[in-house]
Amino acid sequence: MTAPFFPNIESISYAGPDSDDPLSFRWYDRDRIVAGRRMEDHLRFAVAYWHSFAADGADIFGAGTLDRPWIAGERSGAMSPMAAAEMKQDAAFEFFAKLGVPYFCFHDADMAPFSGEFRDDAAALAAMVDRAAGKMHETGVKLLWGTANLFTHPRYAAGAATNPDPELFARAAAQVCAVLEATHQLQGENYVLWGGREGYETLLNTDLGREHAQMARFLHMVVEHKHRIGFDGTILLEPKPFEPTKHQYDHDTATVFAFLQRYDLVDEIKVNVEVNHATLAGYDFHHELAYAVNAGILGSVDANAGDDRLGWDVDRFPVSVEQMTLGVYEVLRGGGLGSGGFNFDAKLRRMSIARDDLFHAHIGGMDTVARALLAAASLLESDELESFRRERYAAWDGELGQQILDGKIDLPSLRERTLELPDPISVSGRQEMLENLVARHIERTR
Ligand code: XUL
Ligand code: CO
Repeated sequence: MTAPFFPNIESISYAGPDSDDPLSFRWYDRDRIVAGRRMEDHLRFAVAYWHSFAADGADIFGAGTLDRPWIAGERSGAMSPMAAAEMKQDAAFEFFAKLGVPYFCFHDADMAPFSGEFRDDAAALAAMVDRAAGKMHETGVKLLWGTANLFTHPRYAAGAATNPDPELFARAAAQVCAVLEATHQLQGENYVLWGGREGYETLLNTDLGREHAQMARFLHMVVEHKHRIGFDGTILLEPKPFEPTKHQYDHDTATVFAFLQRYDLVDEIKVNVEVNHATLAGYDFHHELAYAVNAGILGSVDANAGDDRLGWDVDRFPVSVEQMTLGVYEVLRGGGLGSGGFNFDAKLRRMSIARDDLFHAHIGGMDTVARALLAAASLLESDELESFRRERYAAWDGELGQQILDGKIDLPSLRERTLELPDPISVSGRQEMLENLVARHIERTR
């Protein structure tokens, strides 16, 4: 057992909205019952191993800034890769437990030394996963999802499942097989596939039809193996429109839904909706959730935030209660996240170099989502938005609406009817009134 990485912090507890203690929760009160369930069971928060423990703030312009001794130690040769992975794991589980989150998420490359040589990496992962199982048992922290990193190594530059070379497909399949089994061993509740390099830089060298068919076959293999090993978690795809490639095939929820239907995967795979991916695609976060709920494929959420002035994936911690309220509202209307949760796929800014900044970041994110849950539950319970919506469409339950929807009326008969009747009158959409209504529910959260 290494020395504590966060020696000055015991544990984060709920102190209420009037607290001025920055190292306490003001809204996240895990046992509080909201809309018939404990807050913790609604939100199922997870910490992302990669941003918080496997990255040191390095960006394309400069070196790491964050105090992550296992990264520095491995780089300088002062620590073996395995000793570094163990120190990182100790710090990670210390953090999960002190923060009081029920879940974490990981890539193979986060948890274990990652040389790029499959035999070594698979053995290292197996050892670190056994060790993680012990840590999970000690702390009670569970696994929301696991995933394979199919984007960092140069071999995947032209894609993993969508690579023009089947040898690369096979290499990626081996890796996913190992991480799916590791996720199963750790009783993970989902398995995520984010197509980091599944897309193209230029169509000039790309056979789009082949690449789609390859990806579909890859996903079928994952689903087949899931059933073979008895993994009963959900398989999730994570839409993103671009970055790192110019075009990513899993562009957004609607695109993924079309793909799943075309390749007969719609009953097996759902989506992991990420806030900053939705906004990159030109959508509101709640649009992606509403779309997924309507298609029956909402799986989980990567909670973070973009930046209004930056057009790339900045993965900030969420701070907008309004944005989250609209999102959580769609989740609640859709009946909740099932086996999904809110995973903080978010990173500290490069200047946030104090160790406890990781606590401040997650506390802010958790409070933002928790307050959003209270506002969304209050909105739903008041039925004000729902009754407005019901009324707005009520005529569709009348005679004309039913005839149209049941296919009992055609274009010429509607022309005849229209010739006989006065033109219809429009009614107000009342957008601003409804925006004020949402604001009122947020203001009154307590
Ligand atoms: C990248 C991203 C990933 C996935 C997991 O934008 O969101 O971290 O969540 O590979
Ligand atoms: Co993500």
